[in-house]
Amino acid sequence: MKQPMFQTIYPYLRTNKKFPNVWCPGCGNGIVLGSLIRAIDRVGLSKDETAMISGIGCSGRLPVYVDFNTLHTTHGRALGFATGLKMARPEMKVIVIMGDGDALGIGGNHFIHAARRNIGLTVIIVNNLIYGMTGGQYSPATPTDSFATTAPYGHIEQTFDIARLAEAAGAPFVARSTVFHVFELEKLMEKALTKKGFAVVEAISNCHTCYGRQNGMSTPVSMLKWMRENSVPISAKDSKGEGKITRGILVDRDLPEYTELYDQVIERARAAGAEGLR
Ligand SMILES: Cc1ncc(C[n+]2csc(CCOP(=O)(O)OP(=O)(O)O)c2C)c(N)n1
Ligand code: SF4
Repeated sequence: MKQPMFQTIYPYLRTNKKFPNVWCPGCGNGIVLGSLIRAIDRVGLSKDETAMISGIGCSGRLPVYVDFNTLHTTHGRALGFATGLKMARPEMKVIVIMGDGDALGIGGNHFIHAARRNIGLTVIIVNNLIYGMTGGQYSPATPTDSFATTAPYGHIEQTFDIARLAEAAGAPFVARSTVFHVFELEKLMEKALTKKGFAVVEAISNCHTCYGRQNGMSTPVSMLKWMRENSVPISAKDSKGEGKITRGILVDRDLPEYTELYDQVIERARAAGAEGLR
């Protein structure tokens, strides 16, 4: 018999230490966390072999609440810490959680180069379209023409398409869904967890407090409806997806993974050293 959702999630939470959480009621971060835990549970990863790393932001609090090996690091630098850990312990499953500002603003350079290297990390970008924790400044993912505390008369910049950026930088797996499409989201996370290399899942999430309130969607429900109405599965893109967010697996290809290539470099260096000693 299938377990009720909370029975799956509960054993993974640091209930005795870190709760209640800091999130606004109805924040999408809780849905992302639930999806991720269920995906990890289905893949069957043990707590000891799993590490979760984040920067700073509301989404950056995710690892704080779960009982894995966790690092809550500095804003924009989660991928730097994660790269170090993966190089030292390549056998570990290293999951990186970043906000859109964290991943693409201050951390944008780390993001493109980690994707280019194709280092084996599972990367979850919680794209709530705004800087949530600091009060609603626009991020590189904020839609053009929307409103933010730093764009009270309308946002004039173009928006990064996170998935296309990840693909162009070299990521072998890129997927996207929303916190409205919760079961789809966790299936994509499950796939990303089993993919070798730099596997990115963009989870479009609701910050009704900072983004929604400034853009006519001040409740979680109104933002979830917006996600339902403004996204289409990748398969429907041509017929009814004009101008909408595409969901599903957007890139899936096999490329050499960095820590495996690095092992080969170590072997070559050892062989050259042994040759030199003869
Ligand atoms: C080096 C540095 N610069 C700026 C900040 C302030 N700061 C904290 S969180 C944040 C933005 C958070 O937005 P995002 O990464 O999108 O995550 P969210 O809170 O929306 O989940 C900023 C600018 C900081 N903590 N450290
Ligand atoms: S400010 Fe936004 S992202 Fe942060 S907890 Fe509240 S709803 Fe969530």
